[in-house]
Parts: sequence; C-alpha cells; structure tokens
Amino acid sequence: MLIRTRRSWDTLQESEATPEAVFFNRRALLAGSIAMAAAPAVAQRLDDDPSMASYPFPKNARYTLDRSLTEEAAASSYNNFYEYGTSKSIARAAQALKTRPWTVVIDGLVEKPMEVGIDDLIKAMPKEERLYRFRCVETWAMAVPWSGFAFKALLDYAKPLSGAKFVRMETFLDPKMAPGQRNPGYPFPYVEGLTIEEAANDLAFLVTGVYGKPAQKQFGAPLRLAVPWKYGFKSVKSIRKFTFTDKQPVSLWEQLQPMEYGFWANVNPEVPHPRWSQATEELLGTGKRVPTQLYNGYAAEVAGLYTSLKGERLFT
Ligand SMILES: Nc1nc2c(c(=O)[nH]1)N[C@H]1C(S)=C(S)[C@@H](COP(=O)(O)O)O[C@H]1N2
Ligand SMILES: [Mo]
Repeated sequence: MLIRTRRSWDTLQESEATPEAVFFNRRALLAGSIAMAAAPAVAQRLDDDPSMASYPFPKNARYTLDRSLTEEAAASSYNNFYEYGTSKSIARAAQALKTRPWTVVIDGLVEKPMEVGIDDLIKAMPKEERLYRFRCVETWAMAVPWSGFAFKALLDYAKPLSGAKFVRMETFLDPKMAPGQRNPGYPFPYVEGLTIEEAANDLAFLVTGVYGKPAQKQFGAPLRLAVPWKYGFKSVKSIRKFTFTDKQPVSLWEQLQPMEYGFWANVNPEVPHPRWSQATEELLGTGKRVPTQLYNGYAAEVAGLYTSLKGERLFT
C-alpha cells in the first residue's frame, strides 16, 4: 500500500486510486498496514463445508454476460475486505474467518424476528447461479459467477412490515477473528443498506458461493451481497444481521467520507469521484481498460427505481 501525504491528492493518477483508504488518517494507515503481506492465490479447502453438496447451483440463463469471466485466481487474490487489512492481498489473512457455526439475525420491522443457521437458510432458499459484472469505485472491475439466491426470496422469508423502508446489513464483529477490526481508523462493524424497493429488484442477489462452489473466505463467506449496478463497497461481506427499519442506514464508508461514499452509490461514468474519473474500468487479470456504463450496464433493470428521486445524489 502507498502511504500518501495530503498534498498528493492533487496529483493522484486514476491508476493509483485507492479511494477506500482514508489518506489523511495516518494512524489508521499505519495500524492497517500491520496485517499486510503480499500473498499468492490461496486455494482453500472447501470439502468440509456443509453446503458443498448443493453446488453447483442451477444457472439462471437470464443473467449472462457479453464479456469473459474473470479468472478465479485473479478474483480471489485481489480483494477488499478491511476486516483483514487495507491492502488487496488479504486472501491469506482472511482464512482466519470462521464460517461455521454461523447464524443470521433478521430483526427490526419484521413479522417475527429470528436467528437462523446459515445452512438452514441456504436449504430454504431457491438456489441459482448468475453471471454478474462487478465494479469497484476504485475503477477495477470483474465478471463473476455468483451462486446464491434472490434478495427477494429473503424478503419473502423475513416478511418485513409495511413500515420498513430500508434493510440495514451488518458484518460480524469479532476483532479476535479479524485483526483489521482493531484498526481504530474504521468504525466497524461494516454496515451497508438498501431501500426495500432496491432489495426487491430482481438483480439484488445474496451470495453464498463463487465459481460453482462455496465462497472462499476472502469473497465474504458465508453470505454476502451482490448489487451489480452499484459500486462494490455496497456489496457487504460476511453478513450476520439484516435489520428492517424506517431509517436510512449509514454505512461505514458514509460515516468516514460522506461526500465520497453516499447511500446510493450507483455506477455512472459521467459522475467522477471527487478525486478521480469514473469513465473507464480495468478488467482484473487482463490489464485492459474499457468504458464504464451507466448503472454498470444494468440500466434497463434498475433505472426505474430512481426516476422519482431527482434531488438525491444518486451516483456518489
Ligand atoms: N465486510 C466488508 N464488506 C466489503 C468490504 C469490506 O472491506 N468489508 N469491501 C467492499 C468493497 S470496497 C468491495 S470493492 C467489495 C470487494 O469484493 P471482492 O473482494 O469479492 O471483489 O467488497 C465490499 N464489501
Ligand atoms: Mo470497492
């Protein structure tokens, strides 16, 4: 990781953008750098995963791509998962994440609050595989085969009350298991949120697996979000809790830098990040840069969610 001085913002090259780092917080940078070491691709043993036998999930032919899938080795060795360090090379450190036993709490404005074991939840959900684009706000991108279930299926299962306007998602909090959570520069646990309409959109997906098998830990096992029309930081990993609420959730990144990482965070090549352009993206593992598309190529599916929200900062 590069440690920058405040002045270097002015000359920051797009290719060196590491936006999700809080450049001016030197203490956080130093603490965060402890857990970092360059790591090769980590192949994790998944055969003792209780959900293994349910893979591969049936492919949903509605969600295919016009670009090649990112090589698994590239996607699984270049990750953002600040619980395990602020560099991209956290795959090895993330093996400390214990994904069983794992329960998921569903609370707030729902018919019946509950806590369900991840394997019971996976059994209860309609399983499918979808090929999705993925675009990080830092301008790298990938194309991934996610396995999981539609967020809509979780809504049907959780039965939110009519007063629920948002769903707030929270990652586990366990600094012993995740040394990055001891970094005083970040207000863990990691939190993200969606409106109920966004969560009910066909594209919103909850991920349990990647590349036809249970997700490796660095991808945010055993349950993470995939909302491909939004910047990657919205896709919260290793979810422990879904809270249905009438208040707009404030994410970890919004707490830190509200002008850079807002609630909506929809992909738009014409709205630059305050510190760099969003016009193009680098396809991980290829060295190629291509133009970024409005809503990351998913405008037909999601633009309608936002037509009545004219005053909002939809793209930051
Ligand atoms: N809990 C948690 N979720 C997270 C993050 C994180 O640091 N912690 N990083 C986010 C960011 S910035 C991105 S780009 C994606 C990265 O997902 P990937 O490593 O599977 O590509 O995860 C998102 N979800
Ligand atoms: Mo990101």
